[in-house]
Amino acid sequence: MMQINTIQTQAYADQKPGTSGLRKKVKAFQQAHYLANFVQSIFSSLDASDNKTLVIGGDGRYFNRDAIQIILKIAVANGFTDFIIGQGGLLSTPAASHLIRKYKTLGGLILSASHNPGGPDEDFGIKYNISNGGPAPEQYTDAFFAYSKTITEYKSADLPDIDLDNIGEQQIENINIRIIDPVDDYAELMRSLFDFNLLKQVISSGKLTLRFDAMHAITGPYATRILQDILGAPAGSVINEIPLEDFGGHHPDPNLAHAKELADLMFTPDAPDFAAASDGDGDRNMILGSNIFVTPSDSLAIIAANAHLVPGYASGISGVARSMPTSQAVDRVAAKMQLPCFETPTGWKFFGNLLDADKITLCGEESFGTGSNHVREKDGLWAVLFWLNIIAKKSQSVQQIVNEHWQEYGRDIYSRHDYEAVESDIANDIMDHLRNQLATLKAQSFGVYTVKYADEFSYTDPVDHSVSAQQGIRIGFEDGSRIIFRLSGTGTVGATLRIYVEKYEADASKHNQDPQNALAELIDLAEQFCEIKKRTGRIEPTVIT
Ligand code: G16
Repeated sequence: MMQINTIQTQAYADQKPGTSGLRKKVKAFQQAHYLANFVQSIFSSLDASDNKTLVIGGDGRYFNRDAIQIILKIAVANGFTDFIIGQGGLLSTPAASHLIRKYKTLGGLILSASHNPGGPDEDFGIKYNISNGGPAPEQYTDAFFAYSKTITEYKSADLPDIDLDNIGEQQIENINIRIIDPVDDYAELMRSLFDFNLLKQVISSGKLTLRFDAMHAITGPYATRILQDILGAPAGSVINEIPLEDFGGHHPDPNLAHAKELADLMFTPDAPDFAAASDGDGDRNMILGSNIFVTPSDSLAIIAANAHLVPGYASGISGVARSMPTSQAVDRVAAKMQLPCFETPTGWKFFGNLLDADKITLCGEESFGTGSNHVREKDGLWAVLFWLNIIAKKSQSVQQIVNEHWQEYGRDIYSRHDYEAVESDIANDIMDHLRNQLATLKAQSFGVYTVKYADEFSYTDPVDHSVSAQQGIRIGFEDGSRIIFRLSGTGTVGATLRIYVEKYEADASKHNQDPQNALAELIDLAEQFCEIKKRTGRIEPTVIT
């Protein structure tokens, strides 16, 4: 019989999961028993179940392998007997979600800090996904946190370190560990949704050229297999394809700031027809065409408007959802298609109930996340394949597709300004300062903008009726423009203030404006309301997307 040890520990006060699990510096996770405390808090908070199977995998960042060995010992000591683990400890977040669903496991542990940098001095993260494949909802994460604050001991089995690199099954007493190819099941799922024959035809013949930047993160093996090996894109179409523990020293964050080389390439004569990038754990995506960057909000709207062209969605979609700060572009598509459209707080977990209840088929966020009911996470490569399928089917360029969409629906000009690593006290004061203005803002005019509503977003889940309050401050204007302020729930240093600005433009002759110019007045107004520059002395945002 395998020995189970009870290990004394001391609680940490800071294990509150954020927007997507617990994210901290690696050094924090390396403190004595820090990871073990959190893992035990998860297992101790789950309802008893006969299902003893877990999926485990991560984005391959520094500490991924060590963490898996620690987790396995604690999981076994807590009664889990069956494990499905990606080879090398690797699984993209959407692939992990798929495996949980496909093999009907109790849930899974995903190790990632997403788009945050990796390495001994950078970030690590862990989150628990439930049996629907989605991130644990708030009632779970609240319970994990509550347990972690009073934990005094955890259990750990005398299990030897497991070989994570060889595919196959390992049996140790009654424990069964399956090391699987991380890509196989996911590639099969993608084949079931998209027209791979058509894609292969246009991609392998060179009719549709592409570049995918895996940013030295988890999508390297997935994109290489699907785009190059299966669909025939020439070698070199997938770049930075080897996952590295430190992502080559970069932020694996697919946006105009961190995937700059790719973005720059798309505005040169050498640009391929299509380009995309994904993040550390493979759930985010950035879409570019020759001479155009597609905002994530527009991408969601265009995907919804063209879903009938894609085999997996051709029979119709039940509804759409977007996070509150995402632009209202998809709302216009839903209105035209007479589909329900939901507005949720930031965090993919809020889409889970809507997807499970089939109230929506497609959903997305401004933070470079798009997905559907095929898994319960956003899915970077899925979005890439969706776009490729639309392009192949319409035989149009990305730019044509976007321009025609704007002509039909108008353009929601959009930008997000992030101020990162702001001192927490200053950030909290800014939010209080904003809150204090809400009551008096209504009906006030600022230049051409008159405030229609000013409030703090609160969400009541239409399925389980749970309420999530304080989900961002919204100032909406009579012409449909909006300014939104939120503190990020995924940063690991100080606080990040996000300012989201959008404005609707119906006039097609004004569609090709630079968003920073088109939104300049609203951006100035945002400063007037929140005083971030004044209060921090900063002169510009850290990142503009
Ligand atoms: C996570 C969540 C997303 C959220 C994003 C940004 O993404 O899953 O739903 O939009 O964080 O959140 P925040 O604005 O609070 O930083 P990821 O890709 O980091 O897992």
